[in-house]
This record gives sequence, C-alpha cells and structure tokens, in this order.
Amino acid sequence: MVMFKIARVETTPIDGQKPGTSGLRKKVKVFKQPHYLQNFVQATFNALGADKVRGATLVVSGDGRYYSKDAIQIIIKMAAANGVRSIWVGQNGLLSTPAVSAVIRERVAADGSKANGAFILTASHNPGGPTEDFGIKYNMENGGPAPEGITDKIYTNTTTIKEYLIAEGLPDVDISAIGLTSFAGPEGQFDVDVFDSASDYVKLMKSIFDFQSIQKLLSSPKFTVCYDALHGVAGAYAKRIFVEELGAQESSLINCVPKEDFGGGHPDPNLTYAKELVARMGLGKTNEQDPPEFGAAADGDADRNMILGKRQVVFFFFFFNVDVSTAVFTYEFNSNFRFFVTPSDSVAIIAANAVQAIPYFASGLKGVARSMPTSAALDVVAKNLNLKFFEVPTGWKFFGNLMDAGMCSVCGEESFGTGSDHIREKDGIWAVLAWLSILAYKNKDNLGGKKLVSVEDIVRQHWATYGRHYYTRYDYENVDAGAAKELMSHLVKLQSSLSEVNNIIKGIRSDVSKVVHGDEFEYKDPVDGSISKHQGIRYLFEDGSRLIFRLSGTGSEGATIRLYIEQYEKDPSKIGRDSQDALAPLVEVALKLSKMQEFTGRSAPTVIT
Ligand code: VG1
Ligand code: CO
Repeated sequence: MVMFKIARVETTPIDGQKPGTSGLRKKVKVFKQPHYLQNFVQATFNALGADKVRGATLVVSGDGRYYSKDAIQIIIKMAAANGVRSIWVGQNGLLSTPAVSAVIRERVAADGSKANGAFILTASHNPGGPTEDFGIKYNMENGGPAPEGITDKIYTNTTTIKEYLIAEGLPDVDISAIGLTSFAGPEGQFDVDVFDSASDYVKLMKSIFDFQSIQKLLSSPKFTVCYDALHGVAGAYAKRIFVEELGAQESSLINCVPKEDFGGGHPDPNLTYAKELVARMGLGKTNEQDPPEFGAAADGDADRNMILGKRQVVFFFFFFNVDVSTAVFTYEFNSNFRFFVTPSDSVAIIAANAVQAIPYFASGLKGVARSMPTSAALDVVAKNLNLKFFEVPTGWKFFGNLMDAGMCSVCGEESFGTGSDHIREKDGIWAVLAWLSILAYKNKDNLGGKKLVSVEDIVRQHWATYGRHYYTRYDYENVDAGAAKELMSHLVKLQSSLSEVNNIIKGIRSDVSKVVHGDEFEYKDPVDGSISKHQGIRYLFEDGSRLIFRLSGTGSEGATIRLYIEQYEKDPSKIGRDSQDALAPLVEVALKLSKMQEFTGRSAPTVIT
C-alpha cells in the first residue's frame, strides 16, 4: 500500500470566495491561481468541523467541465490529509448534480458505509473551457446544498485562512477505471472508490416511475422524442435511461457525449441556447421523419430541464377586402413550430398530475413549493387540490428543510429547475420522466388511436382548468456592478410611495393594473426559523400581476439583472395569446419604471426566457 504524509502549506486569504446562489463560480483562470481552490476546500473542511470530516466518506465529482480532473486530484489529497476515510468518485469524475444527491442518500459501499457529503464540481449552465467558468459547492448529509449558515462560515474562513493540509506522496488516482484504491496515511487507511456514474441514479428513477408504461408510450411509432444534453453530464445518463431502459432510438439523443467545454456553447436549456433541439422540433419533415412529439434539454450538470412539444398544425385565415365585393381566401399554413412549456407551468402541471401518473406520489403530495420569482401557477394548483404551499427565495437550498421535515413533495423554479423529495437537488432527467409519465398516463388507452394527447394539449387543458400565468424573464448579463446596484436601490426607494409609483405607471400605460404592494422579499424558514433578507424586489399588482427584480448570484463577472414579469388570466377566451404580446404593457412599465436603459445603457436584454 502506498504511504503518504501530511503537509501543512502556508497560505493567505484570497478575496471574493463568497459562495453565491449555488456555490463558488469563477473563471478557470481564477481557480487556477496558486492556493485558490485549496483555500476554499480547507475553509469548507474547517466550517464542517473536524468531527464531521475525520473518518467521513465524501463524494467528489461533477459535470466534467474543464479543470475538473485536476480539481478532483487536489481535493482527494486534501481530504486524505484532513482525515477523511474514503472518497467516492464517479467514473471519469462524472456525476450529475442530482446523481450526487442520489449517491449521498442511496449508495451503500461494499463495506456498508454511506456518504456524509460531497464536493460538486460544476458551474452548471455557465460555459466551460480554459477561458470560461469553473465552480465548486458543498452538499450535506441529506444530499442537499449546504445551507446559508454553512456557506457563510465557509466564506468567513476564507477571509482568515492561514494554512491548508495536503497529502504528500499520494499519487494521482486513476479515475477512469472503476475500482477501489487504498493508501496508508499516518492515521490509518484512506480509500478512493471509483464507481459507475449512472447505476445508483438509474435504480432510483426506476423506483419512482412506472418504466413499463413509459416504455409502452415510447414504443408507439407515433410518439418520437429528442433529448439534448447540450454536451453536459446528462449525456452520461441519457443513453442508459432513455435508450437502454426505455427503448428510445439512439438517434433521439443529441449532444449526449459529455465534453469539457460543452462544445463551446452555453449548456443552458432554453430556447436561445438549445438551438439544435429547437431546430429539430421546429422543422417540417426531414428525411421522411416528422419532428419529434416530445423534446427536452438539460444544462451542464443535468439539474435543469426544458420541455418542448410538437406544435399542432395551425390554420391561418386571411381575409381580403376587394372593393365592394368581399372575397375570402382561406390559406392553410402548416406552422410546425415547437410548443414551449414554461418551467413555472411545468411544475404546476407535474403537481396537478403526480398522484395519478407517478407511482412515487400515489399516496398523495405532502405539499408543494416554488421559488419567489416563479409564477403563481403552482399556487392555483395547491389551492385547488388543498395542498400545503410554500414560497421560498431563489436557490434550491431553501427547499431542503421543507422536504426533510416532510412538508413538501414537488417543487420548482422558473429557471428550468423542477424536482421532488426523492433527492435534495433539482433533477433534469426526473422532470423529463415526470412528463413522459403524464403523457403515458393521458394516452394509456389511446396508443392505438388516431391522435395522441400531446404536450400542447396537456398544457392548454391545464390553462383551461386553472387559468394561465403569462410569464417571461429578461436577463441583462454582465452589466456594470455599480449600475446594477443603483438600479436596485432606485427601485427600493420608489417603493416608499406607492401612490407615486402608480402615478408613474399611469403615465406609461393606462391599461396596466395598479401596484398594491411593494417590498424586498424576506423569508423565514418555517422549519429552523432562519431569516433570509434582500431576496428580490417585488411589485405586486391588484390583478395578480407581478414585477420582480433580482441580482443573479451565479454569474462570474459583473452583475446580471433579472426581471421577472407575470400576469394571470382566468378568462378562457384570453388564454391563447402569444405570451410576449400579452405581457407587452407590463414589460413597458417594468423597463420605464426601473429606468433600465438609463442605468445600464442596455436597450435590450441579453436573453429572454
Ligand atoms: C440561478 C437561478 C436559480 C437557480 C440557480 C442555480 O440563480 O435563477 O433559480 O437555483 O441559478 O441553478 P441566479 O442567482 O443566477 O438567479 V444551476 O442549474 O445554475 O446550479
Ligand atoms: Co445546473
């Protein structure tokens, strides 16, 4: 057995190591600075405390982005020196964020041991590569992201750190081969266990969903799918689940080989960045093939999802007035565009159908929750089905306590995150399986029929039952940080006089309802009583519309302003509008009220979702 020694390395604090919405994310060149990663990892060990670290089993893996392999070797050596007993690594260092959560909660090693926590190496939807982003976050024993109490402690530790511990004489471990390697340290044995990235996760999915019914749906020649992993780690699971377990064609998978730089793209599953999927869904017949019935994409670490359906054929009728006589021409236009499910609708629809369509929920939902900026579509379902409901700040870490306390089964965020209490992270593939389950359920007696119940049918039916929440988000990325702060304080100041706000709004548009409440969102965790302040500026309107402004906590450069716009429509004759059209008056109010262009110099957002 190879022996190692413990070295103490002197270091000094490095600025800016405050974890954001989901861990510490910086450019790779920042992470590669001497001691940068090491300081953060030691600060984490110190925040956890020796009693939690000594003898522990920790998972270390991530979305496979550039610098992950080096980071894994560094963390292995530091863990060994800090008295960790075993490190578990997904083969090639790959584990999706939801799979890490599943591994912490479910995996049992040959010797009966379980994991106590994890370092997840990802910057999620941010691009990867030598000039792009890297990230790291710590997850706890429940499989969820460290709560603010711990991340604050980690940050404080980074500002006072003087030394870190690292193993000397411990060679790099081959993480490409499955197997256990043991080393001898001054205080005993240290193991590195490299295991299959997918099997624990696949097993968990099979225990939640009725794979047979999904298989049946997928075997119908009428039901075709396309899954785009955007070169992220979802690719390591997609083939196993969709092809091998569920029988989808291999050609259904695109960009499903994980790449260190995500093929040079943004691994962000939205209509802007998932170009290839959108093109496939929107094309007419290609190679004698219809566009798929169902499309989905994931982000870099596979915790996000985008759900698309095939758009039904639309008939346009053009009316021409020709002098006195009126000639009517009907013109059929086959617009086979994709049908986009907003993430806010997605979580509401999953919640509304979960009990019938997903065996895991057969005995009922314990409650549902959404992040504050997510639309109120879920609220309406909760009210109708008499379910406990919670509104938490942005970031998955806030759902964990509710789930641990048995108060919440299904939850979601507008940012393409959907999940449940099967783990403590959002889960991109779970969301796809949830949608396939709903489709399988709605079509169970219909597979031989003429026409399947489509994604679009399900969404329109939902709107008809519960009303529709028109929703859009405008992102202004990489804005000057000072300007972003000024805009935010301008919006807070305005809230001191709502009558003035309403006067301004009247001057902008007369067809917009009136603001009845303005505040900065504050959350008191109902389980542990902890309070999180400054979680976004809210303007709530009389008719249920909302304008919300937040600064992103996941960017690595400058500031990103997010503007969330929502309007509720109950009138069945008005639920079929184009969402950007329906929201245009509110958008105009939001931009003028916030003086967006004045403060940021931007006449348009970087991304609209
Ligand atoms: C964004 C989203 C938030 C999500 C977070 C992490 O945060 O808005 O809803 O939880 O990303 O998602 P922010 O602070 O930039 O708005 V992931 O998939 O990037 O880990
Ligand atoms: Co992600």
